[in-house]
Amino acid sequence: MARLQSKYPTETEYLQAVQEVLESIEDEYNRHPEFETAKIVERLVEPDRIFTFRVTWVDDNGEVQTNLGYRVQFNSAIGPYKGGLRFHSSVTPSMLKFLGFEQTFKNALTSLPMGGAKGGSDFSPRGKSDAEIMRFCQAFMLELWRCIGPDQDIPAGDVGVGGREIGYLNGMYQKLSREYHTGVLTGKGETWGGSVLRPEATGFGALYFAQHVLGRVGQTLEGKRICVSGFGNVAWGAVKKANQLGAKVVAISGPDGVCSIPDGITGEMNEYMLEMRSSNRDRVEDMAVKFPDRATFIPGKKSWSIPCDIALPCAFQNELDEEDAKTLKANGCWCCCEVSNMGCRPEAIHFFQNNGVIFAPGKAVNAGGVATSGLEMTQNAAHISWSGAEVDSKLHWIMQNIHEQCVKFGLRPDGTVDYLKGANVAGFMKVATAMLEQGVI
Ligand code: 2IT
Repeated sequence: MARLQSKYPTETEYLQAVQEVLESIEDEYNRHPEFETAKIVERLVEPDRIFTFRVTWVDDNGEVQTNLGYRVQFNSAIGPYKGGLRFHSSVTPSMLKFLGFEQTFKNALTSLPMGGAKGGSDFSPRGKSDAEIMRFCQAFMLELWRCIGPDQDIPAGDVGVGGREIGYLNGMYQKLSREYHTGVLTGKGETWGGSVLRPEATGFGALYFAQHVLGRVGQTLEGKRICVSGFGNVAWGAVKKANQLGAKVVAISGPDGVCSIPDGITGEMNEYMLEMRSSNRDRVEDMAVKFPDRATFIPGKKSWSIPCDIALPCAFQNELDEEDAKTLKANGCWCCCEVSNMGCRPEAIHFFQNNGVIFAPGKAVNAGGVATSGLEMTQNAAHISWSGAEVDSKLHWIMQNIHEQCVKFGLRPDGTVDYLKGANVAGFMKVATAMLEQGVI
């Protein structure tokens, strides 16, 4: 860590992600001198390669705009590079390195053959027109297409990249490459190679994981109050499944504040989240404007200020800090399943773990998204499409299996589970073993 800190002093998110994993795996690592001999950790913390490129496009006013684009191909030990693209004003190489690093272990946990990657741009979709989004996606793909391929690197969505953007990206990829297969992006539309349930999969998988976490302590989701953060694709899927399982979602949030929904979000409100997303306004207040009888907007506050049983961060890294953790606990929250990547600050995780709040990390909880991308790749490669029931049952099995891996490697002497350690050790062991067996390359 000291070496990485002096080498990359400004890359705070990346250092945070690496530190978390190294702390978790220390005991297990020390039981494997062969890992030390092969310098597995030293190799694993550095991405295989990073592509950086300029993306120039013309906005609706005819003005030329320039952004930066990236693809971080982190690790291919267990399969081709796989991971999302993030379009957000705050995107930096550090952010994409942390996400690619996390993705490597997450993908290993899914049990599917996928390596880790992440990419994106500092382009902000906020306030952009649909035509601007399209032109940006096309300009971005003008560079990216040389770096990707169905057996090399298969991008998907992340924050700021959903079905609409994947459509524009895929259209341009085909135009440039003159390859008309369906295998280079996941999260595609259902009529052109997309898997049924991929849009729902991250949120659905998170709730299936939460069911197992609760089941282990003799609880169910029925009647539980849940605070969700964000209102994007992940939050949408989580809310939908929470409602189906009889829980009550009492908060959603955005960069502008939180909507308190004391009687629980309805199906109609849940679907309105899709319109809020595609409007590019990036404001959760719109929910309270549309449904004033059910939702109250509180500016500047987070979801963690609303009393609940279960917290589901579904927005952005470091969105839940130690103060938030204390507020949640004081208001009765006893379980936090992180759905965003690295949604909780390390101090918040320590507070949860030292104060009897069950905590499960994003790389386990949200792995249903990329796992269903893996299922989409399988369907594309075989030129078939599975039914919703088939995909859902595979997703169920994958989430149960991830939960079992966490229990196996994270069981404490008192019978409780350290899900953070369990997920990190299980993911690390797979990647490290794959690297060891394939030699020094
Ligand atoms: O963080 C993630 O796992 C994603 N954004 C999904 C990646 C994917 O390839 O489906």
